[in-house]
Amino acid sequence: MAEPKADIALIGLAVMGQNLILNMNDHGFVVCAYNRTTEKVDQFLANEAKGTKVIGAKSLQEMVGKLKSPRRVMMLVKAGQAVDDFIKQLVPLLEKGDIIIDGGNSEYQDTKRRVEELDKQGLYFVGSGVSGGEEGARYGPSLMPGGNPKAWPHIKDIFQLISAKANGEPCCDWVGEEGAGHFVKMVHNGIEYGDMQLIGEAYHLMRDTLKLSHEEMSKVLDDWNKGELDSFLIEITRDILKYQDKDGSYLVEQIRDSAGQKGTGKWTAIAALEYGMPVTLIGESVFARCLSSLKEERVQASKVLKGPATSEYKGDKKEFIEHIRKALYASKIISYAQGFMLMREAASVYKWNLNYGGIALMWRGGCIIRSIFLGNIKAAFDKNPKLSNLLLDKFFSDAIHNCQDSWRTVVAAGATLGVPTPAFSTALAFYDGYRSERLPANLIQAQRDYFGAHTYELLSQPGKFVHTNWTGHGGNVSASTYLA
Ligand code: 2AM
Repeated sequence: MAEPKADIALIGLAVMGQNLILNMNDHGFVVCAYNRTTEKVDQFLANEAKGTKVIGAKSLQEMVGKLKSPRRVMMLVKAGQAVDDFIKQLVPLLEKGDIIIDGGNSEYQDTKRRVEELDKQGLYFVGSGVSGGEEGARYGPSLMPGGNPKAWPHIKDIFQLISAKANGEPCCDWVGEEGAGHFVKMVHNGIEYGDMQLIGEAYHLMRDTLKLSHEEMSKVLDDWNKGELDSFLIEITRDILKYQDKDGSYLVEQIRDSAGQKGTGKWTAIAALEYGMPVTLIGESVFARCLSSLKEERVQASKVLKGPATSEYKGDKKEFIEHIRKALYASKIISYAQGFMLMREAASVYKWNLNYGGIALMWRGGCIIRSIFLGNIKAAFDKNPKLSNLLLDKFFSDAIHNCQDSWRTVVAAGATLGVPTPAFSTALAFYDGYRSERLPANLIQAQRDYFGAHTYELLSQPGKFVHTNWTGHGGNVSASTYLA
């Protein structure tokens, strides 16, 4: 048999897989391509991979035989059963110390299970977030690998070479153990939902309260893209807003206002509920998409349910545009702070050693949420790696203080004019809650104790739970003594 010559194998020849292979090839690696439907291997070699060093295999056995040791096998296949099926077929073909990488959109709990199961057999499993779409995969994605740390020294070079770069640094580093890579990717996607919703609300306000034209809105976003909000999503929105159809009409207004979703935003919200973290902005963004998709119900309701007499903002337009920009910026800070709170909590539950500055750098380039802003987050964690909350970093608290009057003006105007701003509003409510020394939860505790004898703590005696017989005719027994 010929000497094995491939540095890595890649299973799954959909666009993402093909582009990652070509990216690896550009960086000098020999890749062996495989796909369940093996005709795709031939097609790929004869077309997209023509003239490259990419080789192909028609069976997993042949593929493994072509790999240098320790063997590195990366999968980019549909999340779920397909990943487990391939693992099952690969295990008997591999040897101790070989590595399997899943670059699909797998759930982090599945990745955790796979890391544990394969470790028992001496195989190192990695679950890596891959972000940046087709273009990213081809020319530099954001990569978020996590799983068995023993794999990292063997894949570090390939991963960091093919990843996007931000100021010369790779947007890829080891995230952490178990499902940490896929967890961080999931939070990334949740944050993406939030960023998109925030931009959507800014557009809604500019269109419906300021009555700006599409050219004007596009120009506003172009201006925003030169400052603190400089980001991929602002940039593409600028171009979307001014995109005209062949007949000269603006395409965006012809698109049905019912947002789709594939689930990663929802997973983030579910994780937030599971770990008890108030990741309200992502949650609200998921619900905003749900509400948007009730299009027919909304059309019916719009004929019945009345709002204020006018939705037109009567004040200074230029000033209000600046208020909106600041509301967006402050809300975005809250969203990222919440996302990092969720990662911190999951890290504490699973005992992952997450590198928060590294995560900000991984998202700094290559992915959908890439922005200047992530450079500021990286800087905050560089300054203080133990930073407990992003909002407590001086750069961000100063930024919020500078934006908050505008932010309050926008939320109030939205409420008065009847234009919904769910993400701006929930971010502000979170901010005011988070900075409150006292919240009305004392009353909730009293109510719980009143009707259910659930007990409460006194401010003067934290940790000691007591019950009061509020009515004089209830018992003195607290719920904890008779409720399991
Ligand atoms: P296919 O070309 O044979 O359909 C994205 O869909 C990638 O995942 C494709 O490479 C596809 O292979 C692969 N894929 C999807 N479901 C699969 C399954 N159940 N088993 C193996 N590969 C699968």
